Amino acid sequence: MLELFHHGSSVCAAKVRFALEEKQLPWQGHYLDILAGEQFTPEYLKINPRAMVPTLRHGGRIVIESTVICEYLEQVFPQNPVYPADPWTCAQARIWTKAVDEDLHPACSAITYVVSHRHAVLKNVGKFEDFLNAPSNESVETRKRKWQWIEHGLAAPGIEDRIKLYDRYLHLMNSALQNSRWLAGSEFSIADIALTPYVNRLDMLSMSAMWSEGRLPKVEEWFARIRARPTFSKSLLDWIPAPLTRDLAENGRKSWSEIAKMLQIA
Ligand SMILES: N[C@@H](CCC(=O)N[C@@H](CS)C(=O)NCC(=O)O)C(=O)O
Repeated sequence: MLELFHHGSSVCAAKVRFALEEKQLPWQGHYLDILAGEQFTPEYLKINPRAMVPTLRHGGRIVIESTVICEYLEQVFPQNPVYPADPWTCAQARIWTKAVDEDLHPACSAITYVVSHRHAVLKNVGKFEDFLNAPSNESVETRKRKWQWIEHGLAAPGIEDRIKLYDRYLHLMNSALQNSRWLAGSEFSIADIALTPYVNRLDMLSMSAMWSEGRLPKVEEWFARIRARPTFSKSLLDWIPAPLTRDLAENGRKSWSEIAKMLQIA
């Protein structure tokens, strides 16, 4: 039995759900509301001391880290492969998953916070001391930086760089897709699975103008192909609570003109 501890708003969990569905592996979910702090219960900390989702439990054994979980699934269940068989093509796919883990994920946290989550934190937590003292898996330094995101939104230090980094990755995707239908060659692969939650997050934040209307046509076509897959909705959209979907869309819409200015999108 494959069990996944996950949450609707988590891009990393969405990546693993997408891989599970593409590999047609049956799984059982344990839904943790990470926005309500359910990742900090003593029971969950025993299986994932980092207090993060996703976590996979397979036959009583634990695997953490979304990319590592996908690699594990591929090795244990080689049917319906999502990693390219050709070693060089597989290396290209892994460059994408590495970029997601190292660059895009931190950029995604930042944009999601400054555009949307900050409003909920300001309403529910209110002040820095309470934010700092709330259960967290982050260092004091990281908490302080996050509080700047919460307090100052798009004007917080370093935010513009992170948004530009996100945009750079969309451009890199557009270049890669000039020569092939999918990110790592002619076959759909883990590279597409890994990038999808991050493009979808921008879409949910009402920011598809970052690639649409001719700006990055290959990304637009790619995302349309991704959305047409029968696995897309049930992995990416159906798990997201309706109020969160609404907050992301509305808050994103309000921030768009400022982001468009940063990216010089007319
Ligand atoms: N590198 C980890 C990152 C996991 C991660 O950042 N998870 C977020 C959701 S996408 C989380 O659980 N956050 C909970 C929190 O910040 O308290 C992975 O790829 O699994």
